Amino acid sequence: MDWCPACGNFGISAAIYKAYAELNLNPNKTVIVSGIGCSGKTPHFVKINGVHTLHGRSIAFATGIKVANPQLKVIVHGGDGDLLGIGAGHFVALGRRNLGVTVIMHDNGVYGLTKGQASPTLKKGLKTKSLAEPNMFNAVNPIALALAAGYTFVARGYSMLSEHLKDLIKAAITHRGSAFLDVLQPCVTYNDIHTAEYYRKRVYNLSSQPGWDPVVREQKEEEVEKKALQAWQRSLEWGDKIPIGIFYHNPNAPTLEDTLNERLPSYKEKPLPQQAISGEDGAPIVDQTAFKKLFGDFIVRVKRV
Ligand SMILES: Cc1ncc(C[n+]2csc(CCOP(=O)(O)OP(=O)(O)O)c2C)c(N)n1
Ligand SMILES: [Mg+2]
Repeated sequence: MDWCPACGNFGISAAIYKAYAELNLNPNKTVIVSGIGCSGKTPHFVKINGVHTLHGRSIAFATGIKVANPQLKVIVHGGDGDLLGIGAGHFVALGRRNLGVTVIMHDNGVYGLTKGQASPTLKKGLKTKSLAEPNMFNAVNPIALALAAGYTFVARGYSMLSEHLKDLIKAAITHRGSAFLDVLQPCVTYNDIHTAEYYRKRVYNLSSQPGWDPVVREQKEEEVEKKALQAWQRSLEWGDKIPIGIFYHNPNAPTLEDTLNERLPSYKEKPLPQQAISGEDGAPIVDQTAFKKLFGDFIVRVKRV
């Protein structure tokens, strides 16, 4: 085991074991994708197909897997450095696509594996015990970034509240579009500010707030805007009180899979990896019509003069 005793990753693992078991996920139809970091070790500890990829590229791998085979459940486990530092472009692209991939971010405020440098979620001016000087950069607000990028499920959990986290993981995985779950996680070795004690005093559950309703029921623009705006307002709260729970959930927005299926009706039922690529004589089969329907947007027509 590569994690320090009392690492928040143990609480996250406990929650994912329960969530995956309760959802009765078929391990052969599920893929966990991770980047590099302490969090990147997660697929090694779960008996499900896993790919431990490159730092910052977990979402790019996951996108390729899901587009190629929409019948798979695809779940990313990444660090806050991995997803919001080097991988921030992919993070935004997944939200724009509304593709059915779940992103679970292990948010410890530091680059744990490389010995505690400030991650993109550590606030400016904070000095963890691993930093020689206070952090020079402003932090990014992961919930607000996910909302702005277009994720249709946006939530936050806490690694020590494993039962609540399990329910959020289940909700994220059963959501049809791009789902983002920010998981607050103490790093006992390098982050002496965001400790279990720190979070215990501050976290509160959004669902315990009278009238809190994050779900978009109709696809009307005003409702989408209203729910996104209230989620964004709550996401600014980070002080004596830190909200956890579901910030925003739009279950019926069209997904990229829906769009691809409109263009090519066999897309969901007979995904590309299940189709023959060559005939009995070994000659390649290229279905020009299907190819053009799926990838026509990438064909650039140049007008010759
Ligand atoms: C392209 C590339 N750049 C940098 C690194 C070095 N590196 C490995 S892990 C890591 C940061 C890990 O932090 P985070 O993603 O927050 O994960 P944690 O360890 O905190 O779970 C870095 C910078 C690398 N492996 N590859
Ligand atoms: Mg980290």
